[in-house]
Amino acid sequence: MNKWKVINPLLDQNKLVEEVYRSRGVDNYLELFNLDEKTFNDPYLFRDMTKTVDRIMTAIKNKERILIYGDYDVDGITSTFILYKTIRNLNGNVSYDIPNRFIDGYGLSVSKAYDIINEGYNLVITVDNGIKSVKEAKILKDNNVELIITDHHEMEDELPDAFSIIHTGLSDYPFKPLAGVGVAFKLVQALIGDDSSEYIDIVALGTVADMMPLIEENRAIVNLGLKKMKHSDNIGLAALVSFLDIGRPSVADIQFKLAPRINACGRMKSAKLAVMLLDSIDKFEATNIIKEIEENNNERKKLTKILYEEGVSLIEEEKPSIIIYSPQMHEGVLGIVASRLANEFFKVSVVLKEDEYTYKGSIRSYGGVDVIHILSKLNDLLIRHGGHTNAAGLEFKKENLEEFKRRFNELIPTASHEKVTKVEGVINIYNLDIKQVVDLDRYDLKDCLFVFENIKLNNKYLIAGQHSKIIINKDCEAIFFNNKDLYSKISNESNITLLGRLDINSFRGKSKIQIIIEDYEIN
Ligand SMILES: [Mn+2]
Repeated sequence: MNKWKVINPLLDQNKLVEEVYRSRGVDNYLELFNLDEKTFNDPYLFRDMTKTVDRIMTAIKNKERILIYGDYDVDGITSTFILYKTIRNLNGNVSYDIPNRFIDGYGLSVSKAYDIINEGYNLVITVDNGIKSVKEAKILKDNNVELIITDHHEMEDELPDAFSIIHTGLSDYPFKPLAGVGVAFKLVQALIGDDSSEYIDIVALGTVADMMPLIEENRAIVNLGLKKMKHSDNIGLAALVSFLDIGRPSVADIQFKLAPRINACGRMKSAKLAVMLLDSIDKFEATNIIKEIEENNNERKKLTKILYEEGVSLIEEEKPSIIIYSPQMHEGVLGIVASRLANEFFKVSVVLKEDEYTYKGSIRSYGGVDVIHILSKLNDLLIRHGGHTNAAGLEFKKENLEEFKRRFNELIPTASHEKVTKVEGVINIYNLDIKQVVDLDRYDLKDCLFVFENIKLNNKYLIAGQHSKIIINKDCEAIFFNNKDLYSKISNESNITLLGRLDINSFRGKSKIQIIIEDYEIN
C-alpha cells in the first residue's frame, strides 16, 4: 500500500468543485468554463501564416494536387479531417494520407516521400507531424513538391527545408500548448474565418485526447466543442456519441469513451477508418463504420490485457524505471501498456517491441520526469526518438540494449519514484450531497481522488467472482474492480477507510453515489 498525501485537509465538501480548483491555483473556476471565442488568438500571429494561406489558395485556384499528411492517433486523425474537409469545401483538389503504424511507422518517411512524388502531388501539408522530417523535406524539394509543415511536437535544432512551417515554437503566438489539431485549426481559421467553428467539436476531441493542458485557448476550444458535440453537425461523430449513449459529452467521455475507440483504428488496422467515420455522408455509412471500430476496440482491449500481464511478469523491481521488451509486444498498444505500468507501479515505463535488428518502443513518464530531455541525452544510442515531456517514442539497435538500460536508469531523478498518492481531501460520505458529485463530472474533476473515513458496511457482494462491492446505505455504494480481497476481509464490525473516485451509478431511474475504490485500509 502506498502513502496517501492529502492536499487540502480542510476541504469543505459542500463546495467540492470550488475547493479543488482553488487548491490548484484557480480562484474562479467558472471563469475558466465560460471561456469562449473571445479567448482565440489571431492565427496570423503564427510565423509563415500569410504565405501559407496564399500558397494554399493558389493551389486551390490552379487545381494543383494537394495532400494532407497526418498521424494515426486521435490528434492526427482530427487534424487530417478538418484541414482536408476545409480545402475540399473550397473546391481544392485534395486527398489525405495517414501512414500505417505497422508498415510505414510514424510521420513522413523516405519511402512515403517517394510515393508522394510518384503519385504526382504538387503540395503536401503535414498535420501533427513533420517538424523532424529534414531528410524527407529535401527529397520532396529536389523533386519539386512543395511542403507546408504544421506541427506541435518538440523541435530540433535543424528544421526541415519546407515552403513554410506553422509551429507555436517558431513564433510569438502567445499560447504554446496547442494540440496538433489546435495548430491545424489555426490554419483553418486563417483560411475560412468564423466558418471554422463548424469543426470545433472535432478540435476539442483531438485536444483532449492528446492530453493537452485545458487552460486558456485549449479550454475555450473544449468549452465550445463539448457544447457543439451534443448536437454535432458531423454525422459520424453524432452517430458515435449516440451509439455510446452519451447524453451531455464531457472531457471524461472523450478520454474514456470516444478517444480510445478512434485510436483503436490506428492501433489495430488503419487510422483512415476513423477519418472515414468523420467524413460519413449518412447514418447508414456511419453505423457500419462504427461496427468495425467496435471490433477494433474490443481486439485492442483483449490484446492490451494479455500484454500488460506479460509486461508485469518482466519487471525488474529494484530498478528506478521499468524497461521491458519482448518480441510478442504489439506496436499498436505499446503506449497503452507503458502508461498502465507507469500508473500502477509509479515509475517511468519503457515498453519495447523486439524486432529483427532493433527495439522500438514507447515511454510514459511518472512523477513529472521529462522523458524527452532524457532521450536527448541518449541521442548517440538512438536511431530515432520524438514526442513530448511525458510521452515519447524511440528506436535503437539491438546491441545497444544493455547500455540503454544502464544509462536510462542513471538519468531518472531519485525523487520521481517515491510512491505517494495525492488525494484532494477527506470526505464524509454520509453527508455528501449527490449534486456535488454531478458537479465534479460537469467541471472535469471526475478523476480526483478522495479519502472516505469511517465507512460502515451495510452489505457486501462479490460481483462476477472478481469485483468487491460494498453497500454503504440506500444512497451510496462502493466498488473495487478486480479485487476480491476487500470482500473477504471486511465484516459488519469493520471500520473501513477507502481511497477512491466519486461517480454516479444510475439504475432503473434511481441515481446513487458510487465510490470507485483504488485502495483501502481496515481499522
Ligand atoms: Mn499530437
